[in-house]
Amino acid sequence: MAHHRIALNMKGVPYKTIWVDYCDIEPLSLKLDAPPSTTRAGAPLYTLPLIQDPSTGATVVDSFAIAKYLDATYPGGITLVPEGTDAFQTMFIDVLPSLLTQHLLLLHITRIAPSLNPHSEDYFRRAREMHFGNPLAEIAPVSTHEALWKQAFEGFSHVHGWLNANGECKVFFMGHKPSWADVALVSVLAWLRIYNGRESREWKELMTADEGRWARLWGAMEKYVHRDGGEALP
Ligand SMILES: N[C@@H](CCC(=O)N[C@@H](CS)C(=O)NCC(=O)O)C(=O)O
Repeated sequence: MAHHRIALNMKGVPYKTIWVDYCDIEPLSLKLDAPPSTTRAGAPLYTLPLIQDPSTGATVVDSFAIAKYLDATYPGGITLVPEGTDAFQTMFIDVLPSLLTQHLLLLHITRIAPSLNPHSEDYFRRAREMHFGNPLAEIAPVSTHEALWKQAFEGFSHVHGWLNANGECKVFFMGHKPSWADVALVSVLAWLRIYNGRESREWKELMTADEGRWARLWGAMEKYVHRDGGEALP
């Protein structure tokens, strides 16, 4: 997912992306003195995204920490985590997997592996097979896809219900200005768009779901989704 890239684009901070294979994340983090962001099976887990800011010398790990660092260091423009909203933003990121991303990950799991470099593909395959205790192809066979889409769409509708509490015409959680929770949602949309393409049934269904809520959010945020190379989304 591309939270940190969307955040950098929203801030208007220039950056250069360096792509790192899964198996190189730990050695790179150790070299840069970057801490693990979490644990897996009791062991420290070094993760991406990680940013290095040459203007301050800071190395920051974990996308939410990166968002807060960007707000503190580059206070102009959009505030990603407005004051007093940390607890809300943290809660939203916590519930997103059970609402949406775990269903979407399962749906795409066999397509993610071959989209990676061979080293990363192997790592991804082994890590997921160990986690689910099944060969990759059997984790979410095609027969489960309809139900997984339904669960994902129910998740989107649930979030739509929360956003409706803001009243009409407000696209974002905080009303008229996007913040971190919107970035998290848009990065899910971007991910779906990259894997399925604009002409796919999945994308078209999503763009018409929930009274056009996700089409409006995408319309407002698509300008922040590009990569530093500037390639267009499929
Ligand atoms: N909470 C972290 C999670 C990041 C995360 O899980 N990153 C994945 C890549 S998308 C990772 O680096 N995984 C390392 C691994 O599986 O070894 C964040 O938001 O930055």
